[in-house]
Amino acid sequence: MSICRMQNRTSLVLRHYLNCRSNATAAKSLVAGEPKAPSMVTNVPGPKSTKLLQELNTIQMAGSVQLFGDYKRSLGNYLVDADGNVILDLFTQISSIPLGYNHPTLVEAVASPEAISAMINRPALGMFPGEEWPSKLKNVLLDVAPVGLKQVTTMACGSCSNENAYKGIFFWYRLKQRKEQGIDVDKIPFTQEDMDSCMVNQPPGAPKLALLSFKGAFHGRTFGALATTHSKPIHKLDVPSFDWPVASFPHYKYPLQDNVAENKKEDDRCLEQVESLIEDWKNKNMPVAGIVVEPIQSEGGDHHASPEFFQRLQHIAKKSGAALLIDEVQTGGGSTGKIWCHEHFNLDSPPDVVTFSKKMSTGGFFHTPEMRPKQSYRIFNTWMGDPSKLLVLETVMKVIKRDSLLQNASTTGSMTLKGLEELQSEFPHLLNAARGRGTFIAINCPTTRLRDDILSRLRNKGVQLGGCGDIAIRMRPSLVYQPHHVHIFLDKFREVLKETK
Ligand code: PSZ
Repeated sequence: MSICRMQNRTSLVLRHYLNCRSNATAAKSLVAGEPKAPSMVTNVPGPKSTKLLQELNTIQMAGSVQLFGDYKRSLGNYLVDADGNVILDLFTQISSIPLGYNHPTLVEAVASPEAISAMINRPALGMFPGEEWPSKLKNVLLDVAPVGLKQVTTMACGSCSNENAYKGIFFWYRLKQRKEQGIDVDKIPFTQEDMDSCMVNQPPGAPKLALLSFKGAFHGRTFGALATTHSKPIHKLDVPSFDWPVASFPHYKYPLQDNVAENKKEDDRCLEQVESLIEDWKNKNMPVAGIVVEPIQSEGGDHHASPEFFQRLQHIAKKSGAALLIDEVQTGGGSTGKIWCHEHFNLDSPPDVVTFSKKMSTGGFFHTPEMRPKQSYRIFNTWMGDPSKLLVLETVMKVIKRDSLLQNASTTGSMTLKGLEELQSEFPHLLNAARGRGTFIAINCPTTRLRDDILSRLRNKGVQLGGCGDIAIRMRPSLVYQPHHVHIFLDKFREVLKETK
């Protein structure tokens, strides 16, 4: 098909959405033409989703599938499923859809010849990037880079962003060690022994070095990333792993203002563990080269830690000569009210590495100049990201600015949290520990069974949320979640709680 015909087809889709826009009834909605409320025709999964699930199951283990989407018909905050149910989606594909479904400005942007070319001519970015690539990186990614981190490498997903960032930390650490040993690294970057031993996975070429991570953390499922993931056994069972230290992550008591001293003690306990594990691994001759941490521990149950915890963690990292990697795969992209959650922490200096994916459309990591490998071709794979995703991100960032969506996340988030605090005082036997930053919000149930039951009944009333950890309900709405959606959500939630025996 010629590009011209493709454009004609694309413009049909575009016209459909622009029509929706002019027919808009919910004038205040950030996504024109969005449904006014959920509407359910079946329980979820309905008959069509169930049939599709059976079909998919003959091809692969599809036991984790909850429903099948009709993504052509979904719009804004509303996911339409294969059975025609219109669901208020406050989980957004595990926190990864920044502007909801079929946002008109995005539909328009991907109809451009530039976007079509990016979609069908995917380069191997490490070797043959398009001529526009350096300026795209500068104008899109570096424009929103965390302060002080002006180097960036793109990748395809969150796990591989962490995986490659970890390698960068090890390269940096070994270089530092060689310099400390007085080796002229410009003359002899690696010895023959290094090169021979790395080929059979032995030291000194494959050195004994560790990364410290936290209990309950999630950093991905690929081999290296999985060694730092500790949220559920099912992720890790039967996979060989590294002997790396794992420290406790704070579990606070809520409400925060009534538990200041106790939560401070919790910070102390966890940070003392970090320090003593670093010492233990040093004594094992496997020094800790880096500390890997989520700004809000998400998969593990939405555990928050104070800015002071992160400031002190960074001091410990610096004192021990380890790099600090902040994994913003789930928290990055605006839902906390800032593009990067760690901006809330007032760190003394930038973290060494920040990884991203999900809402950022492309995966990748920002890092300090010191973290840049001294040789090319060390952080590399075929695609190294995807330029078409950077085009999506470019438009997402424009809409975030144009529609003040960071401010929207802060105000809509506070409203939601206030509503959840009211619900937990009304139903203290069902809910506790409401917490959040922006719309990155969670609340606990007394048991896993009750949590899962509430989630499923809420979905049958047309609101999709997620679970995390053993007992938490989490919200991960898109950035176009607004006050009128908050009311719908809280009303449905109250109905479900009232019906809970
Ligand atoms: O079950 C899973 O595999 C899930 S459920 C949610 C995620 C993964 N999140 C992915 C994630 C993350 O939340 C953080 C903080 N770091 C890394 C990752 C891995 O990203 P992906 O899934 O893109 O590889």
